[in-house]
Amino acid sequence: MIKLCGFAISNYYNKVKLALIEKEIVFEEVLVWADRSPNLLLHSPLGKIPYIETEYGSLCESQVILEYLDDKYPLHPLFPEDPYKAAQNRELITFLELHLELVARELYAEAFFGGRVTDDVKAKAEKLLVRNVKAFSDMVQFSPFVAGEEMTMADCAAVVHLPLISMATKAIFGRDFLDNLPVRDYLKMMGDRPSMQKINADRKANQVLMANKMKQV
Ligand SMILES: N[C@@H](CCC(=O)N[C@@H](CS)C(=O)NCC(=O)O)C(=O)O
Repeated sequence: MIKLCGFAISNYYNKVKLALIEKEIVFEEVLVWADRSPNLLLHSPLGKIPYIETEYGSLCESQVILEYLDDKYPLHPLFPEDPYKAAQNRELITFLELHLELVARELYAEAFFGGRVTDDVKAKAEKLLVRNVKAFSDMVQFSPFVAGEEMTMADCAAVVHLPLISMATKAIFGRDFLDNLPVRDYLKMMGDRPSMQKINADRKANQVLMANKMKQV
């Protein structure tokens, strides 16, 4: 059975979890903190979660994992069958992760974890995000899913990353950089899915667990 390893606050962990649930793949969750332990580094050389354990060995990097799952378990495919549409789906995921989430991530220390981020880092993130959000807005559909009428792999990424980008930009710049997009309605629609209800409930429980862990440090 597939083991999903990591913790349920993580957007990348939840991206994989959503795919597993939507594809009706039987899996088990294993709580692994990003603590750079030898066991974690063995499965994920950069010490990042999530990773999965399969009958053949482990795999890290959420996008690699999702594509493996979609190839290995054909039920409820997450990529469109048409190669061009599948490539467009990957394009959206790349914009979401490389050009939005990874840029906004530079702000998380101050936005979410009580740390500080330099003005220089904030200025660079702001410049990139303004440009990249505009580009993303030109590509994304929200009709009602991010790539059209069907839920696809791009939604597994969008539903977990967009809230963090909104919250981080609001916390640091006083303005939600995604406020011109119908993100709220989209999250509401996605949040009604049983898969997302489980993911959100587990995330809240994991938040409490993490807060208790931090108190002990
Ligand atoms: N590109 C990776 C990103 C995963 C990632 O950044 N995970 C975070 C948690 S949300 C993490 O493990 N951070 C710990 C670290 O970077 O040391 C993926 O898609 O899986």
